[in-house]
Amino acid sequence: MSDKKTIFSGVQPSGKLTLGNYLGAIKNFQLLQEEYNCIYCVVDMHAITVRQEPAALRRQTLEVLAQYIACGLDPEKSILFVQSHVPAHAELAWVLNCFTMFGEASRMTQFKDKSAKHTDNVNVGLFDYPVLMAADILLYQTDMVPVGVDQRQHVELARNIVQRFNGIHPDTFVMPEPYIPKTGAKIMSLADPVRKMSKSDENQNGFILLMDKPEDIMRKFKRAVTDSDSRIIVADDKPGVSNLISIYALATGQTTEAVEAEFAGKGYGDFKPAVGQAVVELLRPIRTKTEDLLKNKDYLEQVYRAGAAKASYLARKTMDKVYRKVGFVKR
Ligand code: AQP
Repeated sequence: MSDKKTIFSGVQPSGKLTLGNYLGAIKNFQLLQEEYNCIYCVVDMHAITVRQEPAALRRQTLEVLAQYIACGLDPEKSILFVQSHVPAHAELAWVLNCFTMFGEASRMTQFKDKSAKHTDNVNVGLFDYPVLMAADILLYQTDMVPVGVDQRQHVELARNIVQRFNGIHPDTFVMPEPYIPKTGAKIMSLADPVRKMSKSDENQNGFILLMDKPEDIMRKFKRAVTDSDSRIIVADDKPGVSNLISIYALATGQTTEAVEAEFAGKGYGDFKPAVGQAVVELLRPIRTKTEDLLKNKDYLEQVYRAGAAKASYLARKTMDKVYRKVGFVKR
C-alpha cells in the first residue's frame, strides 16, 4: 500500500441494495477511490445477525459485489472482498470484545431498534454487531469510514475502543474518522418519511432498489407520501418533500436550493414524476451493468478471491501486532 490514507467501509447483503445505500454510502466509496487506498467489503457476517435464507444470502452477496462494481468501484483501484473470506475479522472482534464495556454496547440505538423488530431472535451477534464493525475498521488501520448517518454511533464506538486499547497498548490502532455526506446521509422511506429507507422494510413502496425497473421507480415516486401544503421547499415540518428534494438534488448534481428554485410555483404533479425520472436515469446504467456482471460469475469470483488475498495480507499484519500486544505466544 502507498502512503495514501486508508478508507474502509462495507454493506450488508441482507437484501437488495436501496437508493439510500447508494446515496448515503456507495456513491462516496466511488468518489474516494481516486485519492485513497480503499477497502470495500460485503459484510456477510453482519448480515447473519438477523435470520437469512442461506441460498438468498449467497445470491445477495454476489449481487452486492456486482453492484459495487456497477456503481464504479474498480477492483484494480480498490480492494473488494467478502468479509467471511478473511477470518481475521472474527479474530479481532473477539479481542475487541474484551476491550468493550457491556454498558457502552448496550447504548447502541441500532441494537435497540433491531431487537425491537426481531423479538424472536435477539441474539448475542446482534448485540455484538458494533464490535465486529470496529474490528472491520481497525483491522486495516483505517483513517476514514464513509457511512450514512445511522452508522455514526458505531464509528464513535470504534473510536472509544481505539482510545481504550491504545491507552493500554500504545500505538496499536489508527484512530478512524466517520465520513458522512452533507446531503444524502439519511434518505428516508418514501412511504413513511420519518423513517430511514431500509432494504429490510416490509413496505415495498418505502424503498427504491438499485435494480427496480423504471416503471416501478416511477410508480413509487408518484405514490410517495408528501405533506399537506404543496410548496416544494426543504423544511423540518415537511419531511416527505425535503426527502424528495435531497434525492432529486443528488440525482441531478444540484444543490437543494437550486431544486427549490426550479420548482418554485409548481406542484407535486410536476415534481414527483421529475424526481422519479431523474432516479430512473441515475440507476439505469447501474442496473444494466449489474445484470451483465451477474452473468459472469467467473469474473466475480476472480475479483473476490484477489480482494480477499490482498485484505488477508493487511489484516494479518494487524493481527500479529494485536496478538503480540495482548500477550499471546507467537505461533
Ligand atoms: N436510508 C439511508 N440513507 C443513507 N445511507 C444509508 N445507509 C443505509 N441506509 C441508508 C448506509 O448504507 C451503508 C450500508 O448499510 P448496511 O447495509 O450495512 O446497513 P444498514 O445501515 O442497516 O442499511 P439498511 O438498508 O437499513 O439494511 P437493513 O435493512 O438490513 O438493516 C451504511 O453506510 C449505511 O449508513
